[in-house]
Amino acid sequence: MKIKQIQAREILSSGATPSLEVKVVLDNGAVGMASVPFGASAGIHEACVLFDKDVKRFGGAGMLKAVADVNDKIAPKLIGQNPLEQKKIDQIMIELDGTDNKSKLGGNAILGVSLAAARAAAMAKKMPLYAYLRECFHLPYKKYVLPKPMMVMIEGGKHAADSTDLQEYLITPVGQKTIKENIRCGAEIYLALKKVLKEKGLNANVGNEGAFAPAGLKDNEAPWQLILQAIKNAGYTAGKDVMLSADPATSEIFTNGKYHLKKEGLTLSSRQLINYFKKWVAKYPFLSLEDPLAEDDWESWPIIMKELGKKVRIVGDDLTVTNPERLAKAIKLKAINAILIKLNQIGTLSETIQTIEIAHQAKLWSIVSHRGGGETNDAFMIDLAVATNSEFVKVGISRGERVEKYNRLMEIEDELSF
Ligand code: 2PG
Ligand code: MG
Repeated sequence: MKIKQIQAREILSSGATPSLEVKVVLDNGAVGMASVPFGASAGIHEACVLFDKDVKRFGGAGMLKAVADVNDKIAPKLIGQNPLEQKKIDQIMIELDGTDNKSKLGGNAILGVSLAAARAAAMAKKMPLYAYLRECFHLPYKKYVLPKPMMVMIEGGKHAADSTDLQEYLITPVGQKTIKENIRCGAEIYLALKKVLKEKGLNANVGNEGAFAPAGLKDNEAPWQLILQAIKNAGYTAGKDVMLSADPATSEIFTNGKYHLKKEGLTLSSRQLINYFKKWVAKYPFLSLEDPLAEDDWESWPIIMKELGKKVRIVGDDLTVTNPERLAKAIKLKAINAILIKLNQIGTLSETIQTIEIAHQAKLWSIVSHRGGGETNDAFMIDLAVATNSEFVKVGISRGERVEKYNRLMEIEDELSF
């Protein structure tokens, strides 16, 4: 089996600016397609998303340079390679790029090829992608334990205008027997929340990730009351059927060594912000807190872990950026007990799986996540989560590019139960 052709093109992402789609064709006729997402609140340590910066096209957000990198620089090096050798394929691209953050060729260009190659190989082997990934990376799992949904209900920060300072208010339906029923539970709560918002005279427009983004909330805690009301109205019990999760994405509110909650007129030190979240955890049934501290506030993370890590999962996202080295540091410092996983944060499939495996060996949860800025309809992240027995997938519950992911997860559940 050999790679015969690699071709990239510019497509539109969920944010109406471009992303990249890559097609890999094998000599036996198998074809793999993949497209890559990128974030709105990306961490500074993520792999580079190469934008054209030509302001005459999409305000500078075009991706023709990354497209050209795939077609003119990466393709010639990979044509003739065995698509089953995923690690080698990724390594060739890493070396060709030669930078720490994939800024020469673009993490978007590299990831597109990496994922499309894996899809082509799975296609050639006539295997579902998740099963192929498990085999290809010799993953140590025997059974499949499907990831549970973590759903954004209310969003603010960089994902919406005029909503909360903090980015995501999520629910994790865990009480039902099947994934489908947990997804149904979450969707019903989402619809109940829409009614709650309307009754309170708040708007029910949605933000980047399909969650509601009401203006006029009194503070950053108000969404929890609305969500708890919706859980009740939908006939479920918080703390039993459904838990709460937050992604305050605090790197976005961190300047000059302080955290700024504009809505409340608060400027907080790390210690004060930890206390702020401790109050939430004492009051509400939380499962996890993601990025409760900023991406380089390393000394404060072990403190929050010590004080809350037994009660909730402390999740690294901007802190760890799916990077095996940053994860190793976080484990050593006892900074987290769960990690968010985003393929495009590190930029190859092999490194992403390496990071997940390091996490699981250290007994951390992995939560595979969508992106808030430019998502696409590609559901690769779901097959990745299934292959690696990740504990959760974080995805919004409305908008086409989000529900595509849940639909794929439900399809896999059906497939595995037959
Ligand atoms: C996050 C993500 C996804 P973005 O912070 O977890 O929800 O947001 O993709 O904008 O970085
Ligand atoms: Mg996050």
